[in-house]
Amino acid sequence: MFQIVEQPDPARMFHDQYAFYSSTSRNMQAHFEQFAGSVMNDVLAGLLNPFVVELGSNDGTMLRHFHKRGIRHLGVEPSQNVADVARGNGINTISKFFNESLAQEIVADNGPADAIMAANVMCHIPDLPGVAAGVRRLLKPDGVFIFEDPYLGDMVAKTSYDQIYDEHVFIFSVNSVTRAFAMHGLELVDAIQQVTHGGSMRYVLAPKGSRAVSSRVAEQLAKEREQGLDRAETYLRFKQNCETSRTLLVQTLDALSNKGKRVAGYGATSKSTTVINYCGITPADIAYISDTTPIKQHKLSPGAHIPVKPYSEFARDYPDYALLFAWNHANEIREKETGFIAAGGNWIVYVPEVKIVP
Ligand code: JHZ
Repeated sequence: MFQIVEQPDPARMFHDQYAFYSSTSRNMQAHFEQFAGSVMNDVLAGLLNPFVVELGSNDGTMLRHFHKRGIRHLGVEPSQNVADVARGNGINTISKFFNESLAQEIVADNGPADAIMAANVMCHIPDLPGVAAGVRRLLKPDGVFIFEDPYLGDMVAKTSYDQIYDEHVFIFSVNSVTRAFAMHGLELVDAIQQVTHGGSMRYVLAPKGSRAVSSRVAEQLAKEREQGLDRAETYLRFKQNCETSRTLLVQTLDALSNKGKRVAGYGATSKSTTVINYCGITPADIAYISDTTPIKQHKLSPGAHIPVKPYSEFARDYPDYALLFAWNHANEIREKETGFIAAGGNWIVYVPEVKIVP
């Protein structure tokens, strides 16, 4: 299991000022529509009055598709402000942390769930055994638990060390998920790679013996052994790759600064906090970070105190270079930013390697 050692109290991270809204990326909205569609077609089809639960349902970006179809649903979202957006759109949401006792309450009120979903949530919860026990309690004997998170194999292969930050307690692999959930009677029956968030894995779990196990599980486990995810030397090499990436990024920013170029950050992502602090980037290197999320604007980046400004600032007066902190949304952003390129702007990217691209 790849996990952070110092784990902040969840109540200090998920509260009424939570800064990330799932709906901020158009591609992610489309991804969650497909996710919801696959649950409806592959799991719920033919069931009488099914019931689905989403853990960490944020602003309801996924659940609204179930709501639209009149499917019984419940979101569990401890961050009040994002949950309020979902509730405002008619999506049933409770603002509590999920555990076994909440699972019991949900069953008492609604009956057990046919499907439990979580996207970019399971890796945020330090009490993995508590959540696994809750899932087991809430799920019907023939139900499925489907979750996806950034994938360890991608992080190691791409040196995307910025996936490591306070909220990401775990970076899962097929191997670690298989073992962690087996202790709670849940079997990994499928593992499907996703392109989202720079490379993710969707895990499908079911009560042991209730469903056929896809051949993909064994294939992914074999790939992980080949990649050396179960060997310490892989992580020593990962550490060296992180250090090389840092050196190259710092050199790139120094060279641009020496030439008097104006550089701005693009996307005040959680990931950027790791990059900025690990590389020692300061407001002298990056004048500001542009972000479309109102709650982030007019604040300072954690640690380095780089101002976060509304996107209008970026569009009003393009910088010479933009450091793409939201690199996982590169396709969507590059499609949108033709004006920046036409004005002579260039992107600085650092995953999978540091380079400047027009
Ligand atoms: P994005 C967050 O991580 C936090 P972050 C969390 N821990 C997690 O796991 C993932 O999400 C799922 C902005 N933006 O998706 C919006 C623009 O300004 O990379 C966001 O602030 N313009 C729950 O923060 C940020 O960038 C744009 O065109 O690393 C993107 O954040 C687009 C597309 C985004 O996740």
